[in-house]
Amino acid sequence: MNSASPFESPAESPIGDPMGGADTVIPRPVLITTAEGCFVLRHDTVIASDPAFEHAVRWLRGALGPAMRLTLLPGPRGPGTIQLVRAADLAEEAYRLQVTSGAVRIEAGGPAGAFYGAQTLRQLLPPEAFRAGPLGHGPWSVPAVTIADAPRFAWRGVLIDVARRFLPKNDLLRYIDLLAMHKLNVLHLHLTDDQGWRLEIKRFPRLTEVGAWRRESNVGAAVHEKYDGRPHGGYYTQDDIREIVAYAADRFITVVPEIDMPGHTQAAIAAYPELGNLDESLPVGTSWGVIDNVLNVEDHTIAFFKAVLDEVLELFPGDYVCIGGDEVPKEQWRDSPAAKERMRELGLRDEDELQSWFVRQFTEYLIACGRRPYGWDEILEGGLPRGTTVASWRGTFGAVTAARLGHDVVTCPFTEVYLDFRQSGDPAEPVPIGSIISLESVYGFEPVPSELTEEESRHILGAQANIWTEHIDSVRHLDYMAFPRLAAFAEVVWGPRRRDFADFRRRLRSHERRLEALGVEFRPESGPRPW
Ligand code: TNX
Repeated sequence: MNSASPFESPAESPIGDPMGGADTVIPRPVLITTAEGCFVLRHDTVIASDPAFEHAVRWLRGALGPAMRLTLLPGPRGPGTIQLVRAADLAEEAYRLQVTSGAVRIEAGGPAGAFYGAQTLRQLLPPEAFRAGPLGHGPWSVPAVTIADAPRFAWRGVLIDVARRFLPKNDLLRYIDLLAMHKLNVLHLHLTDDQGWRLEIKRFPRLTEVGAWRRESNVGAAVHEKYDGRPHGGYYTQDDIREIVAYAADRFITVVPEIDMPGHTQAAIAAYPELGNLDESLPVGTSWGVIDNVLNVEDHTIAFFKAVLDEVLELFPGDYVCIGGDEVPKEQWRDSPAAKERMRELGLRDEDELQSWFVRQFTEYLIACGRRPYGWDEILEGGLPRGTTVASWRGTFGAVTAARLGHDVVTCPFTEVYLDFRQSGDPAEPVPIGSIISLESVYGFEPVPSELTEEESRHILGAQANIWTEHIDSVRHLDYMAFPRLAAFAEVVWGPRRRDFADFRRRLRSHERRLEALGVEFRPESGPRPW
């Protein structure tokens, strides 16, 4: 900060801009009009709020209070206050934000809208405000502005693969805050896979006693090939999950759990060999890719996973539960007398129909439990019960097929929004996996496939960016892969269809300062950052 001038008490010169400014918000608000002047936020500024918007108020107090030394106590509405007001003409997630020299006024349709208004307000402050502290005493200046804002899509999601690489609880909570900052509202947690089972299930303790830990193997293989050669493990207890779910809910984020079946299950089979097709015990998977070891189709296996889902449903109150369904090699079923018997009994022609039958056991179970099943686009093969939502990852084919059949869809094509893929062709990028998905191409992603009619496209709930972690071995690396592409993605799912990348880049300069202040180790636009 500048040294204090003898003529001007520092307490009287509001601290504003340096690299912030009214029109630097990400995701960009739908309508934004800047004006002259500013609101001065003082240490004793009060908040007058509709009682229904207590979440937003609590969050503002927590985010700004300690670092900026603001008390933000409740007080009567009047000049010089921050006001949160309900507006009957606005949708649940919509808000208007008006900053004048006299007041900050957030009008919102519901608690989520008020929360998003509060998030935008924070971004109007100088990027410094994103530090945990210590910051100056203020007063702080908020530039005058009029904003009207609402999301384009209801599903603004991110998948984090905590199965391949366990993300400790506190790191996950930090990510939830980062998602909230970008007005994202779904966290899809990929909790189980061949290489790890990360969710405590009381009825089957070996799932985490055995399935959460993998040993080193193939030591010596190059890190960017099939194996990483390192032991690894960790899992969330049920108390951890309750905390994560509540923390997310406080920030209007729904956690969608995924129990991937019947493929991507070697960790479960390692814990309970009777779930598999072979008469041998298997280790928790140590190689990446699609693995032949899938679940068997016997009654006890179906019952086992229904019992797993019972505990999942207790922990995750959201509507959607993902049952995976992706990448299921059928070789072991072809060789299995039990699978052949099942097919005979049900009159199924091939193993694809068997997979469809398997998936249906769980989609129907979830529907009977009052939930909405969600799965990767392979679950379309063989037909799906109504009320099932499809995650379309293999191009747009799944999205188009599902929408035409009347299923809701979340689009996440691997060619566009897989944030585990590298960000440029520069050899200095960390572990160069996948094709190049640049910031600009993420920004250009359109969630609604062009083949769909307007009527059909109502089934596109939104999109999600998927962060698989086979090759992301630390939180630093996760930050690097996620940001700033997730900021671009947030604008795709929040903002209007027509977007301007040059304008996004301009605002990104301020946003990078915000991320820096938060300690996010994003990839700079200028090129790879060596660690
Ligand atoms: C495909 S997308 C997978 C994941 C991998 C990912 C790597 C999907 C449903 N399955 O198991 O982690 O590719 O990019």
